Amino acid sequence: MTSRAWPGIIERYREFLPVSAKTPVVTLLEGNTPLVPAPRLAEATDPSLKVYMKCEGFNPTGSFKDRGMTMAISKALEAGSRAVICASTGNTSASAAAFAARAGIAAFVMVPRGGVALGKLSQAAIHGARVLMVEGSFDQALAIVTQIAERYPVTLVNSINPFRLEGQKTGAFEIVDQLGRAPDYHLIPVGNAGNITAYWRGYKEYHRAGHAKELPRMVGFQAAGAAPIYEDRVIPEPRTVATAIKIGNPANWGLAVEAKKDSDGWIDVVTDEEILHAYRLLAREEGIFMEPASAASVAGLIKSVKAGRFERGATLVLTLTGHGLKDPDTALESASRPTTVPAELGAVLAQLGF
Ligand code: AN7
Repeated sequence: MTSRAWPGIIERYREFLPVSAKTPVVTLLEGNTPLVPAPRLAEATDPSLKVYMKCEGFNPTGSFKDRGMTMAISKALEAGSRAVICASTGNTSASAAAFAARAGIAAFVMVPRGGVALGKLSQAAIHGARVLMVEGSFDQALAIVTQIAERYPVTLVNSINPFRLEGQKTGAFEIVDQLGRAPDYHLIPVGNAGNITAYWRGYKEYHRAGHAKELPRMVGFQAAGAAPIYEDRVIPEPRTVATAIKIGNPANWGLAVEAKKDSDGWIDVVTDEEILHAYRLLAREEGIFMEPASAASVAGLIKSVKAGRFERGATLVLTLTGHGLKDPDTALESASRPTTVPAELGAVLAQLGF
């Protein structure tokens, strides 16, 4: 009897992945995330649209990075590596730390000081990674860890590592499996530009294998203060409330531009104000709590609908990349604060307006 339990993305999509019977699979049973309909987002923008959210925050460490990390860590172990290293705006480091712990190897992570959400930092720490806070940007940290991985016996697990994108492309496979087709448009936040590249690859491979008749147009959104691809120049000091995508010189820049061109899509910017508005809308109207970077997809939906970019009745999937609990500070700053009351019925009733 075959088990019906979800086996993780490597076992589920083995035929599409560069693994063999010898690869030691390190998994936290990542993937199989829900594709949730978003009727309120459609109502608030264009009710004729069919909008779905791929909720990647529901992965084991709370972000899409787990899809790439199960591959990167399994392949590192297969190659005999005993340590991994990455630079991160937070989610990659949380995922690397968890999968390295699972594999029983060391993790070294470098994050920009003051630029990482609290939840992500706490994850890297509790999983036992050696965490260095660099007095500089993510881009500077990435340059440093890349040099270290070239010279020392430690495997780089940023998305320059080709196995990361191989794992992440399974997000597209799942969407086709869940929807029964590829969407007309796929909306996604863009930081280091790995995920947009991976999804496009996934859609193309599934299409070629006959699982989908359609190919979506890939639509990426960068934060307005951190938009190197949109502006076509390196941003030396990127700024945005969405710290996950506060990146000025993306590693997969060229590949993301290719994905956009091949798919006849586009890459646009959304302001911090638009991101925070979308962040609250998503939480209050759809009951889905994702981090600010993920809300860039929703902000992008609103902006693109206003600009008349989608035809009536189109099917859209938005990747919501990371869980809202990653960044509790921004949540509290973006909502009304709790009110302190005495432990008396009258005082409570007065506050509630009964
Ligand atoms: C929630 O963790 O780059 O364009 O170091 O955490 O594939 O980089 C995170 C990126 C979007 C952008 N949403 O994806 C890191 C890191 C969330 C993220 C992105 C990230 P890419």
